[in-house]
Amino acid sequence: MSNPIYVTQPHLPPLEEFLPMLQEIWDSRVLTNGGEFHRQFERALCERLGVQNISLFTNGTIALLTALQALRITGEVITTPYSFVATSHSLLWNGLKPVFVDVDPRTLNIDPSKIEAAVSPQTTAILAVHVYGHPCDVDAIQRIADNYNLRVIYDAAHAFGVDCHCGSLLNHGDLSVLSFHATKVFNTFEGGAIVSPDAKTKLRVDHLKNFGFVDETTVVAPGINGKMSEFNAALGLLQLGHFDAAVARRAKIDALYRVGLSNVSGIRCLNDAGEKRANFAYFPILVEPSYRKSRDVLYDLLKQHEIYSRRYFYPLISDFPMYRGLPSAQRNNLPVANTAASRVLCLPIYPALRDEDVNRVCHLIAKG
Ligand code: T4K
Repeated sequence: MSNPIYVTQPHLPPLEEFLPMLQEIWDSRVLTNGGEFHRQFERALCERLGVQNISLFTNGTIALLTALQALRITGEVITTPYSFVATSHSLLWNGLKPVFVDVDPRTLNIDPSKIEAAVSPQTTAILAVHVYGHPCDVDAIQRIADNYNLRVIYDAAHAFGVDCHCGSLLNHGDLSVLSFHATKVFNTFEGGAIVSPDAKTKLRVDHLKNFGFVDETTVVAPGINGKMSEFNAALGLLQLGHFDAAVARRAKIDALYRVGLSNVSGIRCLNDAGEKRANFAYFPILVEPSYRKSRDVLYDLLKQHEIYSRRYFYPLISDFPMYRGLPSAQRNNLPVANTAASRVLCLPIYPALRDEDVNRVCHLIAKG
């Protein structure tokens, strides 16, 4: 029997490379509140990601909550139902009303052509997600935001290292939010970040993640504790050096799947964005009605073989109890998202996955 295969497995650097960094933390006794590793990791990330200002966080969810606070978002926020639930939860935690808009069938990102109809006098922002690391139509979204004077926040939890037509994808919108969770393409065990367009905005974000303190005795906002520790920052710094190799291996796996599944009728591989742009964070397939089994039956079949694929994102956020009463959550408002939620399966993809594992997954899917 082969080992169980999960949808992902965290990529880790060799432990011996981390030990000297841990020793430094032990020796310095600086564990958090913006130590040397924190400073170094911020600088290194800016360089690697091609952005000017980055603020490190304990996780992506606290970063999302803080991003909304930083821009003083109020009222209604247009967002996608096709994401991890943290996206919309960040709105509810800020007392904001999510207004769901359907997604584009090609990318499964929010469909810009449907946004305008959802704008009301209470709308102040758009919270979009680069799902699976595939870029949103950032130009179309920005045009709408400019027309209606809305702020744009990108949940870029899946989009670490992704470039678009004009450099880093993270430079679009008013703020972008990253996650460095263990399951992500780049991880610091737990972690996250906000990318700000200018130093002034970064300063506000930095104050907000430190309880609102600007100095020892002055508090300027009702902030939170969102600070990344030295442990996570040191790990991140080390992980950066291994990121390119990890993505290269992911790209090979992605290519293997595409070949292995190319002749399977009823299975469509999503997001063929090409090697230049993607980070190969996920491998979503669409199980079409012409496949001989339903998505859920295929999910169970793989599970019987100890292959734990995931139905990201099922159920849709709009179907969870705290959202389903909203007028915009009704299924007839979100036909594409509902179809996707019932048909998408994310197959295992991570650097340590072996070619023979990928071939086995393809074989099982082809056999049905
Ligand atoms: N926005 C978006 C669009 C997001 O996708 C997320 C997080 C966020 C915001 C929030 O960012 P964070 O606050 O998390 O930084 C996972 C993650 O917990 C979550 O971070 C992620 N999205 C979401 C898409 O997936 P689960 O419930 O699927 O994780 P779990 O524990 O079932 O892990 C999946 C598989 O990964 C396991 O079967 C085995 C493997 N695994 C997992 C962990 C945690 C390991 O091998 N080692 C590990 O330590 O939510």
